[in-house]
Amino acid sequence: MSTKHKIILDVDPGHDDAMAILLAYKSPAIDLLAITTVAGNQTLEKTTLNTRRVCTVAGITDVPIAAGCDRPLVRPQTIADDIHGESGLDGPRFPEPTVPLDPRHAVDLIIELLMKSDGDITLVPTGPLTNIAMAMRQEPRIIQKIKHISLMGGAYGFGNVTPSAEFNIYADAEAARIVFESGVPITMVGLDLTHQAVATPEVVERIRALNTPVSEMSVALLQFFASTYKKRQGFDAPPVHDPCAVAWVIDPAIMQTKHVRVDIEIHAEFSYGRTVCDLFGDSPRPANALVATKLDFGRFWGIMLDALKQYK
Ligand code: PIR
Ligand code: CA
Repeated sequence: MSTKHKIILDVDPGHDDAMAILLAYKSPAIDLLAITTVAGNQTLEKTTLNTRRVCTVAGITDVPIAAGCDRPLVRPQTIADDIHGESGLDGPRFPEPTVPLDPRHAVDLIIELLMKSDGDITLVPTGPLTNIAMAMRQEPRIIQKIKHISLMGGAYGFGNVTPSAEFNIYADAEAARIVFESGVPITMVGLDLTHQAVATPEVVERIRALNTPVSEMSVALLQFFASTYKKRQGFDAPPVHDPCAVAWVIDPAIMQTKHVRVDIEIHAEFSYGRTVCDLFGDSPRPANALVATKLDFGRFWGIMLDALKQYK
């Protein structure tokens, strides 16, 4: 008997967050319990509106959407409008969103779902870790209840906001530290992995050929993402980060990982927000994360396309 993986998706859409939502909702291996939003790529107001926009186009009407924290725990807010635009989701033209916002705070909803669960829920954060850290502080008993956290964030190589740091960790490194020190098993799907998940012109054409409202929205998202990634980082095709964290839950064999110690730097002058990954076993501290290294590109886009095909 194969039961679906129950997940809560915590997002800051964000072009790749939008693709993560589309993958999670239609993957046959996943039971999407809730979508929670956080300030990150843009303000909370914008990331929440964007989530409702995507869900409206995709017909996702049976999953609660709850808004969470509107700023980092300690550090000042930073956004990624250079990559995701003024709206946080520039590119497509969206109709007025019709799916409602759940009245609960995301942190309360995360706690509620975990506390009434049998310990079988995986959290999939694809933005800054503010909501997850807040939930752990507000109700520490959830820590035992979380089955796993598969997150997009960090890098053992170069960062993308500073030479040392990846955006999601940098945007709230104190929150990331709480999460990485919580003892919950973590899969860290960082830039080292997600930079392999590029939406090549061939991939975009396969999506376009589906010829549905969702494929049209996806192509517009990927085209905008391609243009800013070209401008800002010189990429020939944009890396679609966030669905990779969902893909690990669907099929862990889709990527290679190393079980190592990861510590979050919060005191540094030049490396604030760095995920310090002990790939060579130098640290006496116990391993706390599976760090993703190598992606099976063909299988990744295979499961993405399979999910996108389900939208009519
Ligand atoms: C992507 C992001 C932020 C900044 C840049 N330059 C690129 C967003 C993506 O949504 C993803 O979750 C993560 N943060 C990648 O750093
Ligand atoms: Ca994101």
